[in-house]
Amino acid sequence: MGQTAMMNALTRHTTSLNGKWQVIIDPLESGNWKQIWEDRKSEKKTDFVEYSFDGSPMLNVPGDFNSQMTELTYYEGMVWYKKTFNYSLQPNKRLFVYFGAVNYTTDVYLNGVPIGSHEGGFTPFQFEITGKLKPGENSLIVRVNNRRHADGLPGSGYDWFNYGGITRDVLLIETTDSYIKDYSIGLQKNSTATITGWIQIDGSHLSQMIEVLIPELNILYKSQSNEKGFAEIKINSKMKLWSPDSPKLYKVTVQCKTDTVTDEIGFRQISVRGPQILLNGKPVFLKGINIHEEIPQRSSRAWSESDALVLLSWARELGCNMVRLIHYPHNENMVRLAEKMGLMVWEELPVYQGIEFTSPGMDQKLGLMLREMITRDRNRCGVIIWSISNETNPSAPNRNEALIKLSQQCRQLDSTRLITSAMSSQRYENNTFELWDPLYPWFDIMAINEYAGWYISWQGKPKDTKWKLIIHDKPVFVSEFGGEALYGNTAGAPDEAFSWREEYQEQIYKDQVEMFGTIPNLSGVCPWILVDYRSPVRMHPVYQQGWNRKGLLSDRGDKKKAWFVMKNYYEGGTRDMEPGARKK
Ligand code: GCB
Repeated sequence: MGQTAMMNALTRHTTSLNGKWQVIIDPLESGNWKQIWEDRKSEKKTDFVEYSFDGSPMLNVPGDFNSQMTELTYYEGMVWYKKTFNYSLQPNKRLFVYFGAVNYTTDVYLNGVPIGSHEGGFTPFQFEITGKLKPGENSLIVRVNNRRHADGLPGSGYDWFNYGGITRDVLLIETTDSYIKDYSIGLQKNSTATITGWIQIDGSHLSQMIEVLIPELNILYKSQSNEKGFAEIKINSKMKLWSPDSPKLYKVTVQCKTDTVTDEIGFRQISVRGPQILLNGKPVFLKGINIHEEIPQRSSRAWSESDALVLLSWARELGCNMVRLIHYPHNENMVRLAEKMGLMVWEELPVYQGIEFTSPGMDQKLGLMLREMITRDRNRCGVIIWSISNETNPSAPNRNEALIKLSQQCRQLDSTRLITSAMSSQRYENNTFELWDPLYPWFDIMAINEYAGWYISWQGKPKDTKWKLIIHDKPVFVSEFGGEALYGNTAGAPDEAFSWREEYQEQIYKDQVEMFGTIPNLSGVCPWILVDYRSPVRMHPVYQQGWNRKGLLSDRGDKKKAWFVMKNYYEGGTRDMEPGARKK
């Protein structure tokens, strides 16, 4: 098994293994696995070895394989990757091979020997390879398989593109013998003047003096770690709080005799009080946008800081103060840049629609993925919400038990953020929405995905919509709404194109904005979706062509008419409907 990756991997002492990797594409899952991972070569004439990394095609890492070779466009299956490297490790140092994410299953071999496996396409993991290196050239072989599984996370059906391969950074990370593996530093719940957290050392020298330095706040805090390498921290200090208007981050150094790690950390308080969401104690309306981890210009998985800048700049331009990064944890660049830009983040597990909650081992899989997500991002003050699922079916066996347990685990791992799930279980009859899901009591926010005007018709005037809520004093958040339009398909188009027109989508947005004024406890909204994205289930040959066209932007970044309705709403121009002007 892989280990959960160390905190703040990207700023450690790293050697990148990114770049060109040799690959063997293995659609029938050849059966000669051992020969491949041992990279066996033929020794005599009659020795037939019918594969070879030498002379094989190359793929870029990070990068999904589907977008790099036409033959792999719709490929879901096995690909073997190989990279060689030289490394000389000094005594008393340790070496890890770190993967930012690989979709979906990974098996790793170093110099012909298996070193571990991982399941899950969107979270980081690492293997220690201290003592496993050879002098001279070392060979790292990675078997990746993005075949969908009914008992996977996500399961076998989803409305996005199943980009496979080594989609994020691969790094060698060198540490000292006893290194600071993990730490948690943030404001204590319900306080704006006390920093609490802990530090965890891993190695043979566990009990040490530990220091936390925040020079700008004149903080030098000292503590002693116990025999398990664990130290708690508690520091009283005044500081400038992080918020969208002022996304202040402080340089923080954590050090002990054997290691030093530096991070940028902000401090903010997020909570709910009755029907309101409070940021730093003040009510905040979440002006959100849904974003997939896809960069439409390349039709591929997004992974770099520049990809993140493109996507998040659009969110900013729309007037957002929050992004819902759906439907799986996005790469760390995305989360870190959002925080720097003052965008609050909703982060989500790939527990999407048809999950097999009763399949053996599902409990552990859910728990592990949750831990991997929180472990990576618990020091990101920009992250305000953990979403543990999207549109699971209330009547699926064991669904309620599994998600209640997951929500409890989530709260145990992190009690300082809000917990929710996006639901589509509501009833809509007689122009009345009824939010009844039995999971709502376990969450801090009642989130609802609704597609009035698209998948269901309005049953009355949007401004006359009525609401019945299972809980009366919790924030309500519209986590999805919208409809499709092909950019440029406007008023003059033939009649059968009507429902794919920009005007049709624009009208949905106008109606939704009117309807928002009727929602009790509304604490934010989040259109589906920022930009058109690839989804093979969207098969209309003229209007979709394998793209979900619900974007406010086309796949080339052109603004559709609905964009302006939303921007106007967020920037306060829609009279009576603007968040600040809504009656309580
Ligand atoms: C949803 C899902 C989202 C879909 C969207 C749609 O409810 O949560 O993943 O892609 O609807 O376009 O239908």
